Amino acid sequence: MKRRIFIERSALAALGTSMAEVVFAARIPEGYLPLFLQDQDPFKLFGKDKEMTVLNRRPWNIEAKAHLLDDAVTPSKFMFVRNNGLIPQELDADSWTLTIDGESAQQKKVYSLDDLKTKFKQYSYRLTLECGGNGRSEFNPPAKGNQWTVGAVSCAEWTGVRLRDVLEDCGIKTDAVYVAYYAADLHLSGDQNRDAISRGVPIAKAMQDETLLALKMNGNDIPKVHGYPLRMVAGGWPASASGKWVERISIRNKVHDGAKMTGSSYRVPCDPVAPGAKVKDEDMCIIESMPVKSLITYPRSGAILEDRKLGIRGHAWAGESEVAKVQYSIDFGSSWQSCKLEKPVNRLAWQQFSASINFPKKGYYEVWAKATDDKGVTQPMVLPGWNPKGYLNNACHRIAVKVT
Ligand SMILES: Nc1nc2c(c(=O)[nH]1)N[C@H]1C(S)=C(S)[C@@H](COP(=O)(O)O)O[C@H]1N2
Ligand SMILES: [Mo]
Repeated sequence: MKRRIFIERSALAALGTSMAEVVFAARIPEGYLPLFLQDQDPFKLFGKDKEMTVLNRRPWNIEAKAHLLDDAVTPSKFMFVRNNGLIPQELDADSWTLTIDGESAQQKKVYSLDDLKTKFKQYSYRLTLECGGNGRSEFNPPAKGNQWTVGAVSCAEWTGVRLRDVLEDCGIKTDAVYVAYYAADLHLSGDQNRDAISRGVPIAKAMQDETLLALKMNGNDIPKVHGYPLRMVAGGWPASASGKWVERISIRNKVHDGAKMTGSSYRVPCDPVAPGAKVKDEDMCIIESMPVKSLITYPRSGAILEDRKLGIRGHAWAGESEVAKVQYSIDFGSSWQSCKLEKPVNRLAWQQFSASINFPKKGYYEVWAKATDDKGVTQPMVLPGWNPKGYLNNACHRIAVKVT
């Protein structure tokens, strides 16, 4: 049996086919994965660690587990993957161009990647990117979409030019409102005329020092799946604002209306609603800065300890704000102790926390962590405001340990 599958699979691999060759691509039922794609090993394909969790294969969506995110700078192998469409097949950096246009651009300009590298100063920042849907799996009634648990967050070091410098090189009209990206990935339907996603940020966010057009990630070429050869990176905001495979940036004179900007995409009710409520599109507001949150990355949940002493560590982040304190509890939130908290290496980078716990006796414990930002806003202990698409779950992270 096994052998037969193997033979069939290698026969499929021998087809060497790609989505572009699927004649009736537009007729593939939603959620159906063509046989030639069922064969792909995502871990090899994207250089991901075997412990990563594949949530969806078409489009590819892969998340980390908390303990895999222990590094201050997330290596590519532990970085979550969130795709709305199909990864572009041809990515040629030499012929790649970036067009800047839009109603509020004083002129349209086209840059090669070489232009970006040679005409503008390069900057590096560590930037926290969290999917707006991270934590979705906990909402009830459940929300459709990838059932992210805790691992759709990363903080890599991005290097490139400031988006602002490029926009200013073209000239920004005074009526500019939004800066939108258009990218090279293909809509799931295979329709060339539809964007998989085209989002952006208000002009003020686009003009921040840390908002980049990145050419490198962690000192190397950006991995294909993460946006090679050019990516917009807007840290601290839902990562959907950070367009991968960017070909065009439009300076808009109105709030951008591209794919996944409108309706209920990346939006939450402007005012809280009861769980399960139906919310009209006009009552949904675009998510901007992400809320305060933290993640315990060591030890992994389920650890069995031989010692009553335990060092814990993790990261905390707070969108546009800085994290001011992180606390932990070992008694289900009855009492809280403070953790040691590092300053961010730069704005919009997650911050490391650590603490040394002394458990009073043998037995089962939960360690809960809770961060507070510099405006005094704290993570909720229970699920925050239910919303139709299951965004912005920043409830405190918990791990289970047993002292033996
Ligand atoms: N072109 C393009 N950019 C994109 C996406 C996409 O599907 N296509 N997904 C967005 C979403 S929803 C998220 S959460 C992040 C994920 O980035 P990553 O896959 O590099 O972790 O990319 C964003 N940028
Ligand atoms: Mo996302």
